[in-house]
Amino acid sequence: MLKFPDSPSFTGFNQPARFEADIADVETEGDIPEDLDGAFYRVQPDPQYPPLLGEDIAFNGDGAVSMFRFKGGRVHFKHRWVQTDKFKLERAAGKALFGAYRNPLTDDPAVKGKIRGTANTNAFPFAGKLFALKEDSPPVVMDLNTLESKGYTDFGGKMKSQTFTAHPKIDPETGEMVAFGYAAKGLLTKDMAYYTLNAKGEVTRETWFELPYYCMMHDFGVTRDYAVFHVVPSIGSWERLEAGLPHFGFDTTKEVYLGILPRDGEGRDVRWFKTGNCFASHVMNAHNVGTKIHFDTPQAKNNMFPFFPDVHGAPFNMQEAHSRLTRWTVDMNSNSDSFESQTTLCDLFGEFPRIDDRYATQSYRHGYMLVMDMSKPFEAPGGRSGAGLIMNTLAHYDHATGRTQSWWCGPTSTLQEPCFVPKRANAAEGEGYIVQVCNRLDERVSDLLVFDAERIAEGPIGAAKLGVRLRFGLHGNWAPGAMLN
Ligand code: V55
Ligand code: FE
Repeated sequence: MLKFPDSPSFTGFNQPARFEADIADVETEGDIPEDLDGAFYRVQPDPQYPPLLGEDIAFNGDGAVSMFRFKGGRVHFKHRWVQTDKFKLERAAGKALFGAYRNPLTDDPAVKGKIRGTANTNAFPFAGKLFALKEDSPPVVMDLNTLESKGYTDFGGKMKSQTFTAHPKIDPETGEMVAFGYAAKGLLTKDMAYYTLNAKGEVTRETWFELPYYCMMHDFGVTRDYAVFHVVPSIGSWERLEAGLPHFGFDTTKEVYLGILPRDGEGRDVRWFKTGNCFASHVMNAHNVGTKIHFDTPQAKNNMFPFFPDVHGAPFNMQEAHSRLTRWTVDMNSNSDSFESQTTLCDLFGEFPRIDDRYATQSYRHGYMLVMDMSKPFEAPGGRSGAGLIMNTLAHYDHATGRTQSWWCGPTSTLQEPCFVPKRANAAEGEGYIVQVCNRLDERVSDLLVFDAERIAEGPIGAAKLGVRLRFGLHGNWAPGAMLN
């Protein structure tokens, strides 16, 4: 008998999906623009087998990638597991062999030393390939057209780090990828490896430095001249793993650091700025004006991950987990290690920030987020994200005017991360579409919504109705038709 736990993480809309599928010509409604040519990729954690330890957190599920291919007003859907080493070992055994999230001490001895990655955090097209990413392991390469997995890559031996971030950035001016790995010399190490890769996908720079303390380095910022690393105290240790505690726990007594590395610099050039304790995970964008560096992130007063609890035992505080888009500014010309400013930009409780990626690393105007609008009714018990949130609203934030536009998805649905698609290669910033998965919690199906990015408040202009259920996903990206068959 194969049985998943009877718990909220594995039942209802969270029931493991565990399918692979092809749907040619998905049923659509409204307007799927004829000029929308390309593919939207996104990834969801989806446990292949019931957890070895009886329970598990959403972040530990096996990655499964969806591809929505848009062409000529039609949408074609493809969905495949990422064939990680873990996935293949467990498939061969017919059961889970790997234990808790980032705790190899809990694994079946049969898999000692194997790469534990799940490739469940980002699906990232680059250099003619699709990269399935998890921050604790190297990238898995997939075929952009077929989603066939090709296994882990170390970029021809050029990447010495054991890990690669799930949030690399592309510099739109140079086409290069800027990335890093943390715990780069092994689990729980403070070692960071910084990478640049040229547009062909070749590693052009690797340099090393150490963090002030080991923590979850989930995302970072890249400006034209600098890489920006926010060190926020979701911390981990061997003591925690030996005690069977979750890998990460939040420490409200630790300072937050912002590390600045000139993009053409060496690890020893990193300069650290400091601020008081707070929580921040994703980065909307960063840019520099001369030596002044602006870094935009949804910041909360306290921990946003209930499943990585307070290290001193404080109960999870939902009020203090409300994140608001905040601008952190530091000046490389200053003699102080303090921030110049830390300013709330937008009052909405938002996360999963995105932009028109053609403006990554640059001064920009348009930002998009998932918003948790607590003033709205919610009539679908169990429909919360892995962090307990109800992401019920898509919002646009205009940095030029400070105004917001938003669209609420109704009381029985929630939304997944938005992705911006320009209408044309030379379209103005923000002139494009938003694509995003909508969880229809009552019907247990998923729709892919399409918005005019300049008219979000009017609601979706079209939708592709899968008729089947995807699970809660993390991140996704668009590949233009020219990259595809
Ligand atoms: C995040 C997600 C992860 C993870 C670490 O903030 C951080 C998101 C889906 O896995 O391993
Ligand atoms: Fe992320």
